[in-house]
Amino acid sequence: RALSAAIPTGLERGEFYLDYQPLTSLQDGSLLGVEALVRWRHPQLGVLRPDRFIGLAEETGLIVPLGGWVLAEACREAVGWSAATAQPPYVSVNLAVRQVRRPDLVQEVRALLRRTGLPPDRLQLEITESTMMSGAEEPIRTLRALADLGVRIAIDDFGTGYSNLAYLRDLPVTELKVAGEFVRGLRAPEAADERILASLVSLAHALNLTVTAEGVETGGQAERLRAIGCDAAQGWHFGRPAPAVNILARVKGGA
Ligand code: G
Ligand code: G
Ligand code: MN
Ligand code: NA
Repeated sequence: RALSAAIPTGLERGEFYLDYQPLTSLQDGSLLGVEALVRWRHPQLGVLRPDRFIGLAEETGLIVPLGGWVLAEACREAVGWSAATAQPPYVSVNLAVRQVRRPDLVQEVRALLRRTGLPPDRLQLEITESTMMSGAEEPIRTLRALADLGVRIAIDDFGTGYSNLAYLRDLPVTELKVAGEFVRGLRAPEAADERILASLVSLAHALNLTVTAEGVETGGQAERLRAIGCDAAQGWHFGRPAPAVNILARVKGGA
């Protein structure tokens, strides 16, 4: 039986859960936000990572109920972090192109913020370049409406798709998440990847956007990124995806 067919029952039975990965300031080491990453505790197959089922969910349209659950669960958990730290982290949620294409996404997010009481700037939505490049006017209108609610909009995996820089001009984007691919090349100073990253940071800052580098695995990479002026980092050097309580405990312990 196809794995995708088990997604609706998995949702009903509470088999999905979220891990969170820290988004850390390169300026002062503070926890700015966390990215929500969905996992499936499958009764026969064990814990499945999203690369096993997100693609299937997108193909079948099941990403709409699954992505809706992720959004609601992330907001529900994030509200509880307000008391935990003086500067509670925002929660960053990945959106698939099919979710952004739905006209009622804006209404769904608005209702969710109202129901949970999460301040809009504590929610970030991550979309990929291909979502922007899907041609239609609709995602653009949707993203404008979402930004009008006050939520943050990040471009995920920036630099690996077809970057049409016009959307940076025309859209209410607040952050670029630069793909780990460029960070991996940060070995020697003045390597091509370092010059690309430095240029992306200049471009982003000129447009009033912040930059988070993904896939930061070493202290050396973090130091190069800080020197370049990159705002924030995500990766194993700063923390692996983990339950929210673990990440918040570390913040409190280290504060
Ligand atoms: O958790 P992991 O590090 O394996 O994430 C793998 C990929 O799955 C990432 O590219 C991430 O963007 C994607 N992903 C994780 N959670 C979600 C989700 O809730 N919705 C969507 N659309 N993609 C997700
Ligand atoms: O949405 P996105 O594709 O950016 O999701 C992040 C993915 O990258 C997840 O699958 C996560 O487990 C993975 N990841 C996070 N940090 C690192 C890292 O430092 N190195 C590598 N190789 N992968 C990472
Ligand atoms: Mn992401
Ligand atoms: Na990414």
